[in-house]
Amino acid sequence: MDTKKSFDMTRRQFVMSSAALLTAGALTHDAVASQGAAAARGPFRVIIDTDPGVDDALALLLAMRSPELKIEAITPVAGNVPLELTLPNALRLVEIAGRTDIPVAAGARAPLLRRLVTATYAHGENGLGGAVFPEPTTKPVSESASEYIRHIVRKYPHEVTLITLGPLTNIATALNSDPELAGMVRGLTMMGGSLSGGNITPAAEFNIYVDPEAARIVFQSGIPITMVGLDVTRKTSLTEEHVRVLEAAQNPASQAAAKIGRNAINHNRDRGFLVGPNMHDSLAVAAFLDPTILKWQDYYVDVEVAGELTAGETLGYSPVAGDLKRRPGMEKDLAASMTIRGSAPTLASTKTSPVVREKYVPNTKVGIDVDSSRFFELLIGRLAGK
Ligand SMILES: [Ca+2]
Repeated sequence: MDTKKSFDMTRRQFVMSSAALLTAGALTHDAVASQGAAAARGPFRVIIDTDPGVDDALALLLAMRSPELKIEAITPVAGNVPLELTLPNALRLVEIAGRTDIPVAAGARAPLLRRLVTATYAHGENGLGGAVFPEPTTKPVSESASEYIRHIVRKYPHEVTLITLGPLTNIATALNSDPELAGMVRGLTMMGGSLSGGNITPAAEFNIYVDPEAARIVFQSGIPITMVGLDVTRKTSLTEEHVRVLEAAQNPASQAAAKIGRNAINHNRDRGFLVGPNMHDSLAVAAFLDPTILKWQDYYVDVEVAGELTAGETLGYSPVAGDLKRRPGMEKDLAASMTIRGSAPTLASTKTSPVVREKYVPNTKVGIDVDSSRFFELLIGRLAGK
């Protein structure tokens, strides 16, 4: 698949799904003009892959209360807590939101090649920050998550966007099972990665750290990717005030979100953090609903899978960012000649640094800044709304 072509497609899709101006500098005048024609938005077919998870819970409730989304499936995966908990948590949330019409398909119990590392330190032993809800009575569908993802994408080619809120094991498994599948996916919006340091190690963000091999398969798949990483999700701290608004609203989703949010705030405080828990996953859903909440920049992103200290790090290459930045007008020439290079050769191996890509071709739109107050207006407004 031609990655350049597919990435251009992403840009158009972005514009089509956006109600107002994107702030990214890369947007062309034609693209901006075409937005007016895209006033009728959605519904967009999405599959939400998730490991609930405190912030997953609020993200799922937000998604299930957003009329722009036609949620074709929710596919839990092992991550924050094991699948034995992420699956029932997903079913609980579907029931709380009154959306048992949405199929839930059980996903992978473990990463592709590694032992599972969980994050109960952040999400509590039950994955919902210790907030307790009744056992779900709804059952998952008989197909596995990867089978179901394949089934839905093939049923609606070029229509389905994958919104991923956990490790990418289910998605990579689906892509591995069907070489044509990546070319049939409309796009993938992920919470994951970081171009500015990690949260589980100094290098790696948790979702990518848990299954870096799966993440690499996804980044190299040719699917147009939108990355909502720690660079922006660090700026989405839930506050007491947000929780009070949720508590005051009298709908089941809002009440559940308030209960989970309050437990998570208390848990964070007990652990000595100065700020509330970040709403990482909700920001990814919000970024799909309204891309204008964030600023975007095009990068070639790859994943470190070999590093002893850095496995799961996401590396972003751009001719217009960081130390590679050139004066305006030169970016285009530079992009054409920019090779993506691996580490320097060892004495025992090749004589030159391995070239990962001959020239710079972006594969990911990375969120580089966020309007946090607009994000919380959307999140809290939708959860608290009637
Ligand atoms: Ca998650």
